Amino acid sequence: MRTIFSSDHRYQDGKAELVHGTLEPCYEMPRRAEIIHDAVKAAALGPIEAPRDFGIEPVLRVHASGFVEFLSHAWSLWTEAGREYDALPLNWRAPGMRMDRVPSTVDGLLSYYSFDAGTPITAGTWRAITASANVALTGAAIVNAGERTAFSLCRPPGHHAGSNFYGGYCFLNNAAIAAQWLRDQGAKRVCVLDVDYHHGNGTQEIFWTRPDVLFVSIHSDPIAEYPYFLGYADETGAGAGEGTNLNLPLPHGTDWMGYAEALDASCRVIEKFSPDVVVVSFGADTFETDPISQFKLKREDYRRMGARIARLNRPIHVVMEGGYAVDDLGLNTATFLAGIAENA
Ligand code: Q9C
Ligand code: ZN
Repeated sequence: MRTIFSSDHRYQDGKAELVHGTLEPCYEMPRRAEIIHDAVKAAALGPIEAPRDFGIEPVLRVHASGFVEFLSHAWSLWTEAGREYDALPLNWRAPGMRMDRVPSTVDGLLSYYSFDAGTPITAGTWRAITASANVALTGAAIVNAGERTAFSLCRPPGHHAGSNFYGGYCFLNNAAIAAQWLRDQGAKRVCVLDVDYHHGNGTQEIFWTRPDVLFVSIHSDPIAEYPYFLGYADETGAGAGEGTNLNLPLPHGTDWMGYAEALDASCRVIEKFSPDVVVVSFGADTFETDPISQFKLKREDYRRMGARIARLNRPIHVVMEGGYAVDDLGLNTATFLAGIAENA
């Protein structure tokens, strides 16, 4: 399996996120990608390659142009306003407030386009997120050219970012950009299978009315977990996309026994949809010692997870999402990829 990796991920190096009422060091840190890179290399899973530059067009197939424009200029607006620390929002719309007025100041724009205070914009954010999108697109191109598997070692992650908003450590939705690009290259049906611990609210929003993209997500029940306001089982899609969205929320404490059942149910739905390619939003934050998560998967469970997904017998493009037990993140990810490679 080929891995795509860009060292430009290091340009996203936030100082702090708001958690438990205080600013704490960002969980989503550069060492995450480095440790995965090193583990993939040590496991000899295959070559590690740099991404190609696909330009901004594939990003604009998924995200609103005003939003992309904002992300590209946010840091200069921030510094022009005299700020030096990371750019974080201070307030959000409440129900009844307007969405049809885009603020003119940087603080207003941060509030308009974000949905949490855990996702700092820094001097290098734009460089890192465009590299991460290119990593996803390069992996998609490998699968599109006929390879059975590819691993896009994306960082920053993407699945919480929607068509017109960022949050949850995500700015551009790498998996959605890859899925849409595959459609634009001629794939008739694409599935995004999201196995990150958190619901992929951005991906769901992007493909909500789309019959050609099946979104399936296994995640911690939003009744008790971030992102709280999306990810329930009764969300099945709308309009032409009715029936092509599947959420499988699971309770805190879920171990492999509960997880395997949901994964098997997901795979049976995916088999019926018969996608030309499966994009896997992979987060290892389902691990038992993840510092911000409450599932109980163990190292070898990731091999089983990879094996079940490989048995779909479809081209598989793995896109990296979350995972914050950094010391274990490399081996957990490499074990998942090995489970795919052994059964693909
Ligand atoms: N500081 C991914 O796994 N946590 N994102 C909320 C706010 C946000 C996780 C705490 C968790 C986002 C890609
Ligand atoms: Zn996550």
